[in-house]
Amino acid sequence: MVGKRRLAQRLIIHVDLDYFYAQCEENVNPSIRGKPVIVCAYSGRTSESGVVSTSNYEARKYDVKAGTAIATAKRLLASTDAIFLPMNRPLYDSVSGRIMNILRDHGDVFEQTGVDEAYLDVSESSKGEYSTAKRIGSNIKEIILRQEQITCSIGIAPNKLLAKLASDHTKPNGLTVVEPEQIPSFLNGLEIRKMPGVGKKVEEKLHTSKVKTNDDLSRLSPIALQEMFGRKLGTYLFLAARGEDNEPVQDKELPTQMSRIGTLKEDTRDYDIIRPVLSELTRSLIEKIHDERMNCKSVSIIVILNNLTIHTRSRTLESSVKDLRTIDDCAQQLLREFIASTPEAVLRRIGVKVTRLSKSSGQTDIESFFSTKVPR
Ligand code: DCP
Ligand code: CA
Ligand code: CA
Repeated sequence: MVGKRRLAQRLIIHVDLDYFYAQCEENVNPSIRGKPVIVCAYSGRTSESGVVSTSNYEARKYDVKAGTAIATAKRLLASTDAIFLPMNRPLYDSVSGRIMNILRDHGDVFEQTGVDEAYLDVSESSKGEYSTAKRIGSNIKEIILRQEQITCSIGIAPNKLLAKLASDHTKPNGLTVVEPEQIPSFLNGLEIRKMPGVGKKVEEKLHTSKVKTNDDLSRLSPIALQEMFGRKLGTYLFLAARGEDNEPVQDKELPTQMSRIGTLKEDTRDYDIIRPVLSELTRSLIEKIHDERMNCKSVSIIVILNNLTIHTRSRTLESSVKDLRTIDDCAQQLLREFIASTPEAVLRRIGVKVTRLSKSSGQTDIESFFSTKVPR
């Protein structure tokens, strides 16, 4: 009987990389290890304005964490030899990309939910056995540590909600398993703000109703919760308080193309007028590609003439890229060729499109390691 029930149950692993940006920085420069390391999102207004993006656990001992004002962090850490660093997104993206590729291979289904976290459905590969899922989890930790020198925290549970709470339970470098019979004791006393989906606003609203822990939450009726938060969030909170969640682990389908299109201020065939418009569209498109952590292998321009006919010109690149220079050069060349080959054409709108997209493998050229932003 027990065996049968176990086969039907889901087994989900949640992986969350420890103090991720700061850990990447420690690996690039091991001499900073052991010191408080603070990765800063500088706003650029003054040399100290901005907030902490993340910090390592040494810095957290001084209460310096994500969201702390940089000036405050400097004050709290004044007595230490703390290392303050600017964000280096290309570095974190490339480490993340390689780790996600490792994780993808370890689940029946894989879903990345952030730069440093993912869910794996291992129901089949573990045959519903927690001991097997735990071995898969340990194995993942070992491989990520060996290949990338990055520690992570892992949660294993019958659903995504509990797996996420479990990975958060023991950090850093933890591995927490919540089997079905452990759910009530695991949730017992859990602070309400730890519950995924409970942001500042929801927390405040619950606090005014004297709800501080998960136990308090589980005493509210579904009707009361729906009255407070609406049908969707109310129902979610009612089920979450009981550790119930049926969300499937889903491999999100990747977009196959991305484009940007704009209208020219005047109808024209003057390259010098069209060129900056196309460049700006390309720049915006590249930002999107970076955000999605994609590469593209083919670039097209879309041209809409004043007679409203639509024309496209495409070129395949030698390799998959995501850098502005290559893609912009290619688009500009296509534009020059189009104008030269169609003497009658007067352009009304211009667009740029990238296709043959792939997820960046994480291999990044040395230049992009040092440019944290797409140049304008
Ligand atoms: N991040 C950020 N700003 C925030 C929160 C996070 O820029 N307010 C970035 C930096 C983090 C990364 O996202 O390294 C992952 O966020 P996590 O919340 O998982 O935090 P960490 O990985 O830094 O620490 P932990 O060990 O607590 O997971
Ligand atoms: Ca993390
Ligand atoms: Ca995370």
